[in-house]
Amino acid sequence: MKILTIPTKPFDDQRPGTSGLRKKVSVFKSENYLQNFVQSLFNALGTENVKGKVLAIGGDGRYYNREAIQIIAKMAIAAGFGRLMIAKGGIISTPAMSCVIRKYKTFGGIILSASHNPGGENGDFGIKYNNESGAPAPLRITEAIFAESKKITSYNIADIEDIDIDTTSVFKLGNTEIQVFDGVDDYVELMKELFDFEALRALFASGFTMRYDALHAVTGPYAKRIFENELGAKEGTVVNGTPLPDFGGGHPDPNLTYAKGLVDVMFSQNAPDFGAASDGDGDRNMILGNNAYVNPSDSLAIITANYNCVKGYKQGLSGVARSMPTSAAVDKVADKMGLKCYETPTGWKFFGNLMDAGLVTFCGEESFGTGSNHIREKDGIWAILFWLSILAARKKSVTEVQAEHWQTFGRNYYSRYDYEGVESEKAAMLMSNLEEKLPSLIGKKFGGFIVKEADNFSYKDSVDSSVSEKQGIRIIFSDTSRIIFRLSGTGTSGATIRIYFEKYESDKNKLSLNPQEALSELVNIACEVSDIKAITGMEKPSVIT
Ligand code: VG1
Ligand code: CO
Repeated sequence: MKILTIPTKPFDDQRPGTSGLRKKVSVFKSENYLQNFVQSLFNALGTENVKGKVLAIGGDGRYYNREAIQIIAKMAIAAGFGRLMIAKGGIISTPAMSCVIRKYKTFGGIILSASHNPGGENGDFGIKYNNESGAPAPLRITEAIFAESKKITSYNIADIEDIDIDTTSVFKLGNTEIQVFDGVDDYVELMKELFDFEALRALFASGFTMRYDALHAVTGPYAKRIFENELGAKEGTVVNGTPLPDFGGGHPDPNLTYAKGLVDVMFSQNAPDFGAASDGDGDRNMILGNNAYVNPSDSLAIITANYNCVKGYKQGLSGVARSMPTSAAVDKVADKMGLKCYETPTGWKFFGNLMDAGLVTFCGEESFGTGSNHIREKDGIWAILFWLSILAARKKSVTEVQAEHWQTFGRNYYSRYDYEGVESEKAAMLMSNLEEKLPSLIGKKFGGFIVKEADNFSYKDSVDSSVSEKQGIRIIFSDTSRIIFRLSGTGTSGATIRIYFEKYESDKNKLSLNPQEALSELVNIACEVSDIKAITGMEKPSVIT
């Protein structure tokens, strides 16, 4: 087999963000762009180190997935990997990839996805490396990739025909064994270990109804297999279940704005008992009931409080974690249960160390991400199975479970405002203006709210002591209400400013307000201190969740 060494020049924009490297498809398709990044990854991992190792490869099926897999596989062969595990058809969800890496103890895995970002020829593409624990590469590695990408001069690629990735099989190419495997099987097996499928079958057999919207993204095949085939939900429970390269033109983000089709059904007269959706790569989840919506921060808290409804966790929890902007609803539960609750920066990679060290069992983010130590990624279908298990065990509706939770723990009113497509300079200016102002805000009164603390969140990892600075501006009030500002690290054009609002309410008569009303004063304070309308020229956020 001939290995070609192709000369190349560095790009200067290959620093992985919150969740890998994300760019427009056109950027990824430009000459040597993907190749440079992949070679930089292999260089960062150590060219001697990767020889003979096992690498898993797959993606969420978006446009350019199949071409990218061919390029990466040929480069991995050239790099001397001993075995490549390639998901059949190139299709595997992010949680399933994390499961496969752990189960087969691979050296690592490459996931091709831009998650909830739109796909198609004019959409986004992405690449992410996960390490041997199945977690997204830590900053130490992503920074090393970035450093390599700035000095790359050539890359290596095997000069071979395209590999057949559509039939499960094992064969050899040069010194590398290629194993094309089914991306769904191992994941389904893992779910069977954690959840009582018998009990869930009984739930559906009793007439329980569900609608699952795969948004034409990767989870369709998983959902059909699990909900319809294994658990006996009636055919048609899974909608938009065929992964399409452009996600049917939609935005595969399971929230109230982008999963509107599902939301409309769930808030109609004939709504099923339960509704759920996942994102492009299957790691996010949205939980809905008959005319009910569970915000992701509450979902994490409710899952924690109901851990003993699921067989895989009956032995107890070691601790929980949430990202800093996520509401403190889970903190309340952890307090009561005597569990430690960790607060990390945004992005799943920060949970990995805590899980590897056995410090946490559940973790979650406000951005529709929930998961556990069964893998090292957030897991959409897992969260949905968890909710089904709660409903099956407690024989209550989503509305009832949620209302009882608030009665017990109080309610953390919560909302996130996204200002998308802001010019990068303006967004940076807003953040730096705000940061300068922080010391002067402390002690300041805004109506009934008094600022108690104001800082830019810095996190020290309790396992490896690494420090991550400037992870979001926090304005914390004396009643524990919070306003948080941060810039998105997953966008591909311009900047997205995210503002997060939280207010805790323990008065049992004030638990069913509209969150936007409950938070309106905080929204006004945020606009005042940040001057966001004047700086961005935007009257309103583009998305409210
Ligand atoms: C967003 C979310 C964050 C999540 C990340 C990756 O990041 O806010 O909570 O971990 O996406 O999710 P940012 O930097 O844009 O706020 V996914 O589903 O893309 O893997
Ligand atoms: Co995702």
